Amino acid sequence: MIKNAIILFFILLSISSSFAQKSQKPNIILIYTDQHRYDALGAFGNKSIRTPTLDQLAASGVYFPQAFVTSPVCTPSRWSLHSGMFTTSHQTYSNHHTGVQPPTNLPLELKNAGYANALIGKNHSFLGEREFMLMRDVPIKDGKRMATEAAPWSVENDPMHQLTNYTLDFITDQTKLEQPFFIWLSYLYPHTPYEVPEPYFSRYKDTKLPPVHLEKEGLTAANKPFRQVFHQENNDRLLPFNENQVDAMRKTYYSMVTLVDDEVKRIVDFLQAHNLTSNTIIIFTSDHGDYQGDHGMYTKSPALYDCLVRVPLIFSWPGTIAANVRSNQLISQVDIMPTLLAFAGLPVPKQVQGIDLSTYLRKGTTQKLIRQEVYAEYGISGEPFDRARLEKVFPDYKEKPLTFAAGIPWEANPVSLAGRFRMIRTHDWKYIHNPGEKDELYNLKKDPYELKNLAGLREYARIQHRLKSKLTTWKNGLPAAERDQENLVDEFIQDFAMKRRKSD
Ligand SMILES: [Ca+2]
Repeated sequence: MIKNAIILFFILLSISSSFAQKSQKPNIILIYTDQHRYDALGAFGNKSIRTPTLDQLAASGVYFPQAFVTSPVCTPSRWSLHSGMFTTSHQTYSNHHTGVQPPTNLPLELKNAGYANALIGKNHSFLGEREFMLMRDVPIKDGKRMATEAAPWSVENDPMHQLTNYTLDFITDQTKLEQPFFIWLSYLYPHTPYEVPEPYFSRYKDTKLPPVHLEKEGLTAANKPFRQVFHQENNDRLLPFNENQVDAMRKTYYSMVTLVDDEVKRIVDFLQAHNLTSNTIIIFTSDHGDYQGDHGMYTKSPALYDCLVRVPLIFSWPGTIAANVRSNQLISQVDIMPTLLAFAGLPVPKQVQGIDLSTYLRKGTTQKLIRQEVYAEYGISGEPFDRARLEKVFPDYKEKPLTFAAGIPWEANPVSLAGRFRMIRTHDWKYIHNPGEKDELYNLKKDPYELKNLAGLREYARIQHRLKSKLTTWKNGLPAAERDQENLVDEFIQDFAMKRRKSD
């Protein structure tokens, strides 16, 4: 009898403490944009763009202007954020090559710990009903890739506005319950189609934008890898590059960012009005950047320039995370999963290759560099192309540009994607190892827009060697690195050729 009473006492104790733990866990809102480059943000120092809410969010917490994704396209990057692993290890090399399902991921860990999870917006990862109790997709509108006029719908009917509505409804429902919530609010903007309603469309009509950064003599003269030379030519055949078009595209892109900024304001205001600010972590980031005309190219792929792999990153949790910190630390998005799990009081799973930043974020200061360097990767394993191989495999490439859909520059063609390439970036230097192709080396202090490739020049041999050896050591230490020996290129060429014939 006494024994039973003691057991009952411990059962009751454990139930009450698990409730107490649950209610102490912070809510988490991961606000995500698609294709949002690091400098399209007022807080970065861009005086042309208007992002007052995001600037305020940055001031309310820790803002990292030097944050990097693991891959310059959607799926590999998103999967790295949620799994805490680099591309080599999760093996999702491109948007067209799906890898392995690691044992766990950020939303699943949170759900198992009692969180109510919602994915509101674009997925493009492997997450699904296992992870989320609510999934609301982006309401589809027929978009024009480069709209020359305002979108024919009101702000209230804009898909991003509707995603915010779904989010506010979900938070309202959750506040009636004991559970903490995790929301992945995944806006589609400023991704293509570049199209936005008024009053946003006209917002930048008379604004002078910062300059586009171009290799004046062309990519070949600048010693850039063939995959980039080809990609630019291929882009040009599909959508000829011209200054007026680029200016109009950039203004629409800025407008799309400003629209998202106003949507984030609705979230922040709602949390304040409902007294949820001190118990809710907001993270703002994106899955990769956008050329926006830099290097004479559109959208993304097949390179690892800062405009593609560097994104905004803000952590805000007033009262717990330090405020008003603009941190010059190099951060990788694989660091987000362990950091959020630590804030939720949860252990970090073994698969995670990132660093828990929670102690640093609480203090906002540290004597040392958290990371000496960051890494990114792209491409599928196999032989890269040169001009001779291109002419042999796709003899009609001039008359019939490589794309899945008519008239659209597309990141995933076999020539741009063939061969794995990897980046190591410190504060001052970037080196990209491109096996079977030209490497790249940039002096970021002197050449922040990466226009002059110094790889192979004798005066930089020592720094190139040092970075290459660090990059090789890092790569060889990653689980599944041996799969670089596979040839995925030939199969992709066949698959691509078949889809291309079908689209004719
Ligand atoms: Ca994307």
